[in-house]
Amino acid sequence: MNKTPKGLRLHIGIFGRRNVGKSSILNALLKQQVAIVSEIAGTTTDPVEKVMELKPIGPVVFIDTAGIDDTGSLGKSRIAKTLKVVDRTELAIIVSDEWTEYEDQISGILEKQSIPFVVAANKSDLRPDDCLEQMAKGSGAKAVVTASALKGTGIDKLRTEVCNAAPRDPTGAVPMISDLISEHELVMLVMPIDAEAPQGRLKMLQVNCMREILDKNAIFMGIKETELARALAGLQSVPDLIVCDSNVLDQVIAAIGPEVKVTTFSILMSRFKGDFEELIRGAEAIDFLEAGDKVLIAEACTHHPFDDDIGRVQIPNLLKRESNAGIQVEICAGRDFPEKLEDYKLIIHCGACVFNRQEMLSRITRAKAAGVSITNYGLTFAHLHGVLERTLLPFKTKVSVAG
Ligand SMILES: Nc1nc2c(ncn2[C@@H]2O[C@H](COP(=O)(O)OP(=O)(O)OP(=O)(O)O)[C@@H](O)[C@H]2O)c(=O)[nH]1
Ligand code: SF4
Ligand SMILES: [Mg+2]
Repeated sequence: MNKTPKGLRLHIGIFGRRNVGKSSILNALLKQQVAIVSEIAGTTTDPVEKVMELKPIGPVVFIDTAGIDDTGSLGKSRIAKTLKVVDRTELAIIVSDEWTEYEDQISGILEKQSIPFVVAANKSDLRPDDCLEQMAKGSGAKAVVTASALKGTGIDKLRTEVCNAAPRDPTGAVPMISDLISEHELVMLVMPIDAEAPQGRLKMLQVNCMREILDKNAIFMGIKETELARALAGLQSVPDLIVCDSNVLDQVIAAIGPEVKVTTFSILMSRFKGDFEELIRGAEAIDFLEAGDKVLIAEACTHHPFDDDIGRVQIPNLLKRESNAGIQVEICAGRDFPEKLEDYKLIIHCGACVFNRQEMLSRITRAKAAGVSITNYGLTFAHLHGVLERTLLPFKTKVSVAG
């Protein structure tokens, strides 16, 4: 199960003041010494992630964080990093040994974002009364558990309450492809093995698609674009759906009739990880770019750029050619997403395969709040090639899309 990618695991954030025992609670829950514990306040400086199988929830990733009451300029940046973890948190544990304004602050932030949380009232071996538990009960917590990470008490109960509080359907998860096809239908997957293809394996999103197709009792045929004509000619009827990489979309569309449903892996990702309708609107905003407008290309990972990199080379070139030569393109990668989004007219995001849905939705919410349009690579490609409407047809009954 450790093979489950982080982006598909439930993200459980652990928050609290310095020295309250956050790392100790994580170690106790995991029954392993994964996080450094010490009596010096401020021991955990950067978020620490640990994946595990938490029964009965399944694959999760715990994120231990720096204290939210840190001080000084370095402390400020550590608090900022901790608050960024909230963006990808789907379930939280607040560890506390005394209810203070900081617990009010973090519980308020979680409540505002509808993130369920459990309070671990830690260091019970040192506390003379249940004052903390009483105050924590009024915080909106799903449960308050008296615990001592040092003595190992209350840890099983905490694990149970964390499982009980887990959202059944984290952030409105949607399938990747299974709702677009019916039993026994044939899906053709066109997967170029080019510089962007991982060495010796398929991309995780391609594998996910295959698994959903099998679960649906449907059929897939996986080919490279070079085999397209031969594969189509060998079929008795056209495939019920074709899914391809964005960079061969033109080629696929040229080889099939107008009746064949086609979309791209990246467009499937925009629905799987994000707010589909908002991202479609974002693609249409490309038409309104003017000279001087700034466009942000956002990559969720920090992969080494390829010669013909889709985000760094192909999309900027396409944008400048098709839209407006005077636009300025900036690139950000990994978790370095700019604080000030107002400077941009449009954000074009990658498929975000390494993010969970919550983190992508947080970015979309921030863009919306800043009045900035946001879309993704696949929708941009399709729009700039004049086939956006066509590639959205497979979803026609699922969302209200333009056209
Ligand atoms: N008595 C007692 N001490 C505890 C308990 N849990 C943790 N501690 C101690 O409290 C100190 C801080 O523990 P950590 O787990 O490092 O706390 P933290 O919240 O991760 O701290 P920072 O990373 O500095 O923010 C250590 O000396 C622990 O041994 C507990 O239940 N009882
Ligand atoms: S995170 Fe984004 S840029 Fe990185 S591999 Fe996944 S889709 Fe591509
Ligand atoms: Mg710590």
